[in-house]
Amino acid sequence: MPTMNLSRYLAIHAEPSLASLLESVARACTGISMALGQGALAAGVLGSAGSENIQGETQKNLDVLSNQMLMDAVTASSTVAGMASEEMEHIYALPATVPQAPYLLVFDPLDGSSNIDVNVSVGTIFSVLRAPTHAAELSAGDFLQTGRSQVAAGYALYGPSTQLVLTLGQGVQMFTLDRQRGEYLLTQESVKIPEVTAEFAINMSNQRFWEAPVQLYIQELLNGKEGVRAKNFNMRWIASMVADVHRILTRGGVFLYPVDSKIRQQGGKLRLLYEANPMSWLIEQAGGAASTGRESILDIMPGSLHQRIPVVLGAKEEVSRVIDLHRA
Ligand code: P6P
Repeated sequence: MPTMNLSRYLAIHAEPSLASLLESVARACTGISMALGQGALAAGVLGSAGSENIQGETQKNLDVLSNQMLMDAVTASSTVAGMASEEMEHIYALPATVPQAPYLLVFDPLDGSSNIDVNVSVGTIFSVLRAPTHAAELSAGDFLQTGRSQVAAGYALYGPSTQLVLTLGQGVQMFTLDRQRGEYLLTQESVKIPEVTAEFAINMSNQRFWEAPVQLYIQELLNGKEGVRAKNFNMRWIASMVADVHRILTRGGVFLYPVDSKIRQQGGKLRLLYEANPMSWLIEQAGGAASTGRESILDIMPGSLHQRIPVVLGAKEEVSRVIDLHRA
């Protein structure tokens, strides 16, 4: 039985406020995991909340519940000056009663929530940024930092087991929730994804809308052994980014959500601040690569809180191939 738990790991590797912040996120994720586990048995857990978020997406009851659980837990930690969430149009600035809290938290409280009603894995994605040192009132502009500015990033995956996957910039660690003891135990250290893979993840139903470089890349994979890649590829698409990324961190692969003609106006599907950036940092910390196809995701200076971008991340060899095709 692993002996290192999240609290001890953070006490060793994170400064006290960051450790306290991440422990509060973990506690909220445990609560979300328990609510998910109840499923239809808990009134008001499944189904829609009858509202839409800023993305124009129908909010599930659990979207709203998960968002509130994270807000409450992190507020109680007194470690953040403000928060931003996929589920909230505007930032939430904490009252200035606490001394200048050092961090900002951005998160997607329940990514892939359309999978909840069919009992498929979903997750929570989070990213920690430094709070501004200025005395002025916190604004959305204070959150617009590149992915390379992240202090910590991670996700909780609510699958057969609940796992917390985290990077502080010192590699990627995986923790598994011990439900009896109510704590996260370190179950994998220094995660590294294979540079070479034979598995890709993309929503093929969008194929006719993709730009030419993505069309070419995917066709190369589909051509298999008879094509230029001279090997067969397998495909997976869970439609839950956390689950697809976890598979890639665990056994390799490449994940693509490219821009296409249907969503060109909005710049892509996935959000930069609280989906692409944390996942891209995790992938790079595990030895992979993350790009829009044209530039490194972590170098992008966000223009708005809910900005969307194209995402290609995973095995270095595959991401490089996609980049080359965009340059051709
Ligand atoms: P599609 C979930 O809504 C999400 O944001 C990601 O978790 C997932 O990878 C993607 O969208 C799925 O999109 O178009 O396949 O439903």
